[in-house]
Amino acid sequence: MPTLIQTPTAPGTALIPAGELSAPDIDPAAVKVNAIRDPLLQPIAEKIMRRERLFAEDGMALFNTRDIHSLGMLAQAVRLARHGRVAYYNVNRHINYSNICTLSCKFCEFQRKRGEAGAYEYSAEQIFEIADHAADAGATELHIVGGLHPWLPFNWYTSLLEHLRRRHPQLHLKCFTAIEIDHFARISRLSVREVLVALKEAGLGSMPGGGAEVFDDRVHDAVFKGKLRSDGWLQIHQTAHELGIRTNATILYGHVETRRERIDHLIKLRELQDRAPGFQCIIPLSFVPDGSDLAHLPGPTGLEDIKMLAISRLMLDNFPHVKAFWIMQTMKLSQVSLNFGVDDLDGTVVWYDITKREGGLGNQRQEQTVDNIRRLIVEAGYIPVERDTLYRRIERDASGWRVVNSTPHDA
Ligand code: V47
Repeated sequence: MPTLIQTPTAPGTALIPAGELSAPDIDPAAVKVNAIRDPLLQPIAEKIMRRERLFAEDGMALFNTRDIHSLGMLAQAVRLARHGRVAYYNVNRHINYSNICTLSCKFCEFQRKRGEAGAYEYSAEQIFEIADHAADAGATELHIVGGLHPWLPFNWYTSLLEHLRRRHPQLHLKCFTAIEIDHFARISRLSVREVLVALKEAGLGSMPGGGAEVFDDRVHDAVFKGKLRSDGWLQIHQTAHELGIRTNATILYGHVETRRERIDHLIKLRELQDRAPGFQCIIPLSFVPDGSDLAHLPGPTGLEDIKMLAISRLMLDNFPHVKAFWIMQTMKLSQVSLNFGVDDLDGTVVWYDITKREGGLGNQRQEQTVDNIRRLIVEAGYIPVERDTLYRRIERDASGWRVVNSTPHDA
């Protein structure tokens, strides 16, 4: 039996340790300025060495460079300064409780209308059963998100969390994107703050980073019109941080947005983290065109994926973690990305309904074993460290798992 009872951040405790909110000291040996072939990257390297913040123009120079090795070296220097040779992973279970959604985002293959072929919703009992399996399999986290369901009332969600918490107090409940929170506020006629307080009381441990897409009105109107706009997404995450709820952030790249729009998105996240810290990680999500209304688009290349991950590390100097979500970047590229700024791989996953990159649609079982994740991390030259949702180290033995209170760098 697991021995940990989930301990939420105590009121008044800094959500993110102060040391993780500013650019780290870089080991001068990690940046070989003379080896940089693209002259436009040299002043950027010097800025990084001086722990200065990068501007949008710097981000564009990093995107436009053909000197991928130097970009990698810079992202890697920052990653090593923050995390040494540690690479995190977690044992989790994603649950996409329903694909019925009132929105019609063009990038989304997942959403269905009520009664449409392929529409589904899990009952609370089915979710409890999945949670039981996840707990038995040693998961530390349930990641629960779905579409904007047209008729489930708000108390269905609070009661779901209450039951899950009672049944599995050790499982961290990372649930509901800002888009769902906004939807809950509308259907319950409560404020966003009241919704978040109610969810937190019911058992919400933290919020995932989904639904951010690209913070730009042009892109919004072209691809996900009708969805919450960027100011709403940012405001909900700010409110969550003010309430002591840690969150993650995403960017969905590689469809109709420009590189400049991606950089502006990262800068908006960085500004919010300055104002109201609480983001743990950025998860750049590589667009999967298959089956969506944008299936004619090619999607990002491997090179673009690597650049996006490395540039996220460099632009987001106040974010502790950069996560590669292998479902979208593939496990092969996620492994390589450990040398391009990434310090975290999500996760064992098990089942994921929103996208599937390889093997077509239908069976959405998408699982990595812990052995495989650790093998890939070790092969890349890093020390695998299992973390919980709040990035605390996990230790396991025959009796279960528990949080260890040493810093991960001691691994
Ligand atoms: O919000 C939808 C994106 C997100 C597609 O917080 C697509 O730890 C690519 O947010 N191609 C959900 N992406 C996933 C997500 C996430 C994943 C892992 C960890 C965390 C975390 C968050 O997936 C959606 C949307 O932005 N998405 N369709 C697609 N075709």
